[in-house]
Amino acid sequence: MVQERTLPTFNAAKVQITKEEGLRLYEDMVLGRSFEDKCAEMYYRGKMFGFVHLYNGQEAVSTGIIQGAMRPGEDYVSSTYRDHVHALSAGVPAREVMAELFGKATGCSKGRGGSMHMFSAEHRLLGGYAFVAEGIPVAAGAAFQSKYRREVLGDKNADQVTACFFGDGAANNGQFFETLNMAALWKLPILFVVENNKWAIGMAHDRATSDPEIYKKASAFNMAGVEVDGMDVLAVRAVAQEAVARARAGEGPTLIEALTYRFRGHSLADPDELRSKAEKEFWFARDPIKKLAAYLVEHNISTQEELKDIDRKIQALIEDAVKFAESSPEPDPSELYRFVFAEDE
Ligand SMILES: Cc1ncc(C[n+]2csc(CCOP(=O)(O)OP(=O)(O)O)c2C)c(N)n1
Ligand SMILES: [Mg+2]
Repeated sequence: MVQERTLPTFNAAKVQITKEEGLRLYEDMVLGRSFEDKCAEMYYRGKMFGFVHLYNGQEAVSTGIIQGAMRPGEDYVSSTYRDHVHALSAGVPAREVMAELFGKATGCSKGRGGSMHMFSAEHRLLGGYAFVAEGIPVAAGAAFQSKYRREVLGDKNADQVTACFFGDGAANNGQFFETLNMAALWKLPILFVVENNKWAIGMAHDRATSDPEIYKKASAFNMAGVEVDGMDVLAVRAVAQEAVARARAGEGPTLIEALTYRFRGHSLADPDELRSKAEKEFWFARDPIKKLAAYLVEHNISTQEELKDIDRKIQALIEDAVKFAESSPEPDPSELYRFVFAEDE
């Protein structure tokens, strides 16, 4: 096993969190994990087709950024092909995400997108994107329009921030560098969130990049760059809150590198034979959901029973989402070309 990069330390003693918020973060992570486990089951039962990329292990990133520091449904989120959990954190109902995976007309992309193309204008989810790094310039466009509406058109309510999620592999793509340059130049209200899970399919990050510490690349653009333990939702929340405050104050973007790990193969078609047992065990021991649960109980913020109640509530919600997806209609073939272009309301 290659020596693991030291995870940045975080002083949890300084965290101030209400019971309500602690439980909300826990619930969002459990929702993400349970949803993905159910996807795996449904995929192997032949209910969904094509490539399906699960987010297990990385929940603290989506939850810490979107639920911990943003205004879900008002601020913008752009994702990748690993997008189900970003959609859930942004507030897209589990029913609509599951129905999209089943290719049903009730899905958030009307059954036209599937796993890699979650989209919801209502929830300001700018999309999942199948091409690596494709969402990065799109997110910059969303951030630009917020700034333009606020500063040029004088719309005081246009203070939205955009979170742009992508992987370590994407950070070697040209669109990353071009977009960071423009975002810093124009001081756009955006968080570039690299989910460094050490692998781009079977390519180890350390073998593919000149400097594995991605957050340092921000300094080339005179941009703030921070690394964070991406298995610790409270640490992610803390760096995200600072970055969001900077963005809303008009002080520009932040590059956040979250050190994390996917607990499953690249996609459900990947036998996951390349990563070593020792490496997997190192990261499994840092399960972000167990970590938050232990924190909440140890600090008397919640009881085990309350956490179990949430687990049960989420199980019921996932079962309901599957029933909804199963009983929903297929898109009508006569509507094959519908939604290719936007329609007037
Ligand atoms: C432009 C482009 N090149 C190659 C691919 C094939 N591909 C799909 S996922 C992937 C790995 C990307 O890894 P990373 O950005 O680290 O994200 P992760 O899957 O680890 O979340 C590659 C190379 C693609 N989808 N798009
Ligand atoms: Mg990766």
